Amino acid sequence: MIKNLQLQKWVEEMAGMCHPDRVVWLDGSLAERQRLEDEAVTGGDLVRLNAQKLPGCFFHRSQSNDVARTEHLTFICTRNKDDAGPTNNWMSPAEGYRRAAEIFKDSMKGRTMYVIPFSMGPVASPFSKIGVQLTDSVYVALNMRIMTRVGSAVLEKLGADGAFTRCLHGKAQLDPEKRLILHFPEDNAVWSVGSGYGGNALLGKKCLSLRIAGWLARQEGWLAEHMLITGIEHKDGRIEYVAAAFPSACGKTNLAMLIPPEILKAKGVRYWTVGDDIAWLRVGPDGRLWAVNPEAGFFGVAPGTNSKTNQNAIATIQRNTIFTNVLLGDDLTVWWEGGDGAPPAHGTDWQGRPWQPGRKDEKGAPILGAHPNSRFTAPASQCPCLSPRWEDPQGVPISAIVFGGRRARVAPLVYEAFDWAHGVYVGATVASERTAAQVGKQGEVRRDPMAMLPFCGYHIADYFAHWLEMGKKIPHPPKIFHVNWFRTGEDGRFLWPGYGENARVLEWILERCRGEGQAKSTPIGYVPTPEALDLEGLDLSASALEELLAVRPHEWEKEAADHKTFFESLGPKLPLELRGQQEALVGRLGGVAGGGTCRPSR
Ligand code: OXD
Ligand code: MN
Repeated sequence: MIKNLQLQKWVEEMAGMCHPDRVVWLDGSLAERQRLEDEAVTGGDLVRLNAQKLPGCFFHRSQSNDVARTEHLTFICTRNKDDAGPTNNWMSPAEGYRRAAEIFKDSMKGRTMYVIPFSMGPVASPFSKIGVQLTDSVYVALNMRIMTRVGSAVLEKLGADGAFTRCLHGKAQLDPEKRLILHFPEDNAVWSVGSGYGGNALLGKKCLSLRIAGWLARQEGWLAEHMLITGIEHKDGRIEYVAAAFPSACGKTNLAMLIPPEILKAKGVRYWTVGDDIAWLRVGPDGRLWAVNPEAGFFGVAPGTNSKTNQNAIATIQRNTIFTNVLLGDDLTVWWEGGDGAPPAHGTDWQGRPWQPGRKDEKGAPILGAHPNSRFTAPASQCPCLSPRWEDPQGVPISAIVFGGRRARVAPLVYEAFDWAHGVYVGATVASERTAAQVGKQGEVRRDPMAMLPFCGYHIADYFAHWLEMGKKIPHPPKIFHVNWFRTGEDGRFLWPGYGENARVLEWILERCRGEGQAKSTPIGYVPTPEALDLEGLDLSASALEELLAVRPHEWEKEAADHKTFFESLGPKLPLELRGQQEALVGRLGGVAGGGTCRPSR
């Protein structure tokens, strides 16, 4: 018996449009999970994996033209075009509903419509948001059960008149020509049709928790961000929390679950994961910024994940995990490039073709077993380093906000913003090389403000203004930093080892938050002095360190000019304060003697 009449009515209306053969409400129970899994296996959506080696795990292969988020088919549908801003695709709500309805119409004939009541954030948290997703994909239903809190408790909380985000999803014909991912923030609704890929189809994730929540956050005075949250413990048992934003596929999951190098472990350093992708941040009664992870699982990139790069993720995905577009071994195990162990002698690649190691295409390029954006979906509760506070209804207090991008040049390993407003400028000008998580040319550098370019559900200049405004509302704001693990030397190789060694950089960041840690003031911010980083036991040459920390005025002059061009592309709404920050940077660069390198003092 559904108490919420609005919900009941909406489900009936949507079923009237899509015409499923049956409508099934999810209750979140274990019995239901088994039923859905059996259904998915029988219908060919999932393959049950080797029960001895990967208990409770499944394999899914999506269509080869449906393997990443499709930003060009993602729209913000607001009455006023300017509310979506220059970085979003826009469509009027009337056109959006009309075009999508044409595709949805009768698209669920012969199929089941699953009704999934879900909570983003712990059901008991006052900050959580409720959504209801309708979908004709059993794969999506099973993923939603991992990524969100699903079922009867959510309906209970919703009660007779609670608000919820209306999330309608349908595979339709999985035709890229008939694919639309539409957000209606004024109606608190998302309609996604024609794709089964996670970021397009698991509507609690990017669509609700970033694009719709961002809109709500601006109205309600909080921040919805593309950030991991991790707690760092020291010998005295104190845990300090960091929220960090990186563009997709830049290692957020690895950083969230980091295992420090032995030398730091011996000093008592330990990481506790709160979340790996999304943070909702509010000002707490103590005047600090507090963060909640709205998700309940990890939707991580598989390639490159192995026991060395992320032992905790590997431990997390040994059971109850759905693998998508990886290589399927003949013994019903999975493998991916950059994974553990040798590839199987024979298997089926992500496109369903027979595969064996060493296969090459007609141009001589290796044929990959797993798609570069192949994924695992795993319950957060299985993560060995999961923070005991990950479901704390109030969240955790944030000491530092870290922005990062994938930059071969220019950006040093780490620097600290002078203050909140400068930190907003640093975040607003983040740039990164494109990765496999989004369709498009890989390697190309693009500005990705706060790593939110594809996820900001309103005018990005208004978003910057909101960040600046938030700074005034946080009596004890976190410090803001920028990191770049990806700087390369002349030979094109990474200068910094990355992964667990990144803990050394986080140590400096936390020292700075405590008012300790040596730094030099440079035109771009505070950069550590070489001896300020704890590099004990690390094989890093003095010249590599010098290069990692170098701030070259001539490179930064070009960078600052690029910032200006980027800001100009955003139109007249850009906050004056950010223009002022850009000019101040140019001024500081002008103050550095002609074209040299601004190095931290020794
Ligand atoms: C993700 C992404 O899937 O950012 O998290 O693309
Ligand atoms: Mn992400």
